[in-house]
Amino acid sequence: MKTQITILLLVLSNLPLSSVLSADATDNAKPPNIILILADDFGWDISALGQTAYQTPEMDKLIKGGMQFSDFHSNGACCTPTRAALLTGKYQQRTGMVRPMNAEFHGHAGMPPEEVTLAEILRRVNYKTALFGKWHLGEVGDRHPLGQGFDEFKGFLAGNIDHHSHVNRVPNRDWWDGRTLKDQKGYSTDLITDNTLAFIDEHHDKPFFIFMAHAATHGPFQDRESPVQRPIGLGKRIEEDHSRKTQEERINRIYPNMVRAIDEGVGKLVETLEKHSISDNTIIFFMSDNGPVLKGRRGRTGKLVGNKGNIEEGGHRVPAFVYWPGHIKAGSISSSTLMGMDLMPTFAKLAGADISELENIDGVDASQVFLNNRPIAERDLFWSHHHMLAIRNKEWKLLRNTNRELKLHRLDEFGVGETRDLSKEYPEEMASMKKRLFAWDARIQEISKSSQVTAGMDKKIPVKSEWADRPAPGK
Ligand SMILES: [Ca+2]
Repeated sequence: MKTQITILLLVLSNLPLSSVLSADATDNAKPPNIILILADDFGWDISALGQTAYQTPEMDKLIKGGMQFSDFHSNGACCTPTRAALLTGKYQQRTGMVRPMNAEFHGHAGMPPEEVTLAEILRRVNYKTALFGKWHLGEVGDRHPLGQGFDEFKGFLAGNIDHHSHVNRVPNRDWWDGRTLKDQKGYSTDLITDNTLAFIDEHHDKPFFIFMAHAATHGPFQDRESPVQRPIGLGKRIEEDHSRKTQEERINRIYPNMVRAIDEGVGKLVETLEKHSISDNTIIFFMSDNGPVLKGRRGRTGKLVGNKGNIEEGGHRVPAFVYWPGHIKAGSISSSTLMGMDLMPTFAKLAGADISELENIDGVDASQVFLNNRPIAERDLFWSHHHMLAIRNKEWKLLRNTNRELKLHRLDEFGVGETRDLSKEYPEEMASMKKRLFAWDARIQEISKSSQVTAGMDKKIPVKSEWADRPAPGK
């Protein structure tokens, strides 16, 4: 009946068939599969997005065949906060996950099981759910991925691992199948891709959600050929070599190879979806979890100021695109200001899942941005990291930087403009944004204080290396 009404309206309104069908796609069609690819500390390193030193042909194809976001932001300036917001649809401060979990002393902590994740939401509407790769939101009890809505988990729990030995910084072995420590031999990026492909081969006939969370391009900086940096069985942590020679090698060879491995995985992913004829019913969304480390040395930030760990644009304005053939217009660009926390309500909507009973969802449903490139309603967006604070509304951004100075910036469409402070020239804008920023901060700090206690993030309890009492190999 609904389709008939739609077609009638269509005839009356003279709208092109495709626009109405896509706008209505969520009502009648089989729910789309969702694959969320989260790269780690990944810069603006895609050749279709302006990187010219090497090519990323597979991601380029998806950008040309889908929608690119020119103003997309991670919630956090580092790993854990971004992931908490992405999965819950809330500002991370509500979940207690305001700073990176440290493998060396946060083993007891994690995002509280009471938080409702995107995986839990999608499982309620019969999606099969899987996480392949990095979690970084807790490991004990139901803070573990299997306690947060994922049917399957293969990957690691800490913030980073050696890409070959899969040893974390404690150091401990950190590659799991569910709750069982079970190593898979291989390079992390390839394993994450292969596990994803195997899952699709098995579950292609039912709706699925895959959170494909790469370890790359986070350090240690290793490509497929690099030697192991954290050998199995070594009881002490190994610091990375930061000599000039290794830095040059990183820029010229290793980092590009890490990016290429992700890109090749994207190519295999599309091939597998096409093999099962589910490409046009599968949404692939790609983003980075924060800006790259050390501007100019590894990842690329172009003309953006800042990098990972701060909240200038280079810290959180990240490359992002979505690909869904037949539903999202090929070659489109959205300039809507979107944030990681918007993906939970967006995917819930596209999957036909009702989240109206959930409280304090800060993200908004951006499905109409995806489907029809409709702009998002005007809103204030906020970032906080340590004592840095920022508010953004349209082109305006007020930032309290690392030196606790307040700077008002007017950004161009590419996020450039943070070198000039306009607070003296625009005193009214400055006063209004300052008021809104500090009102939000006061409110969220109050919430954050108690939520960090619930998450256990207020305590540091040393985690013992499983090899601490043993002599290092070869000794
Ligand atoms: Ca990261």
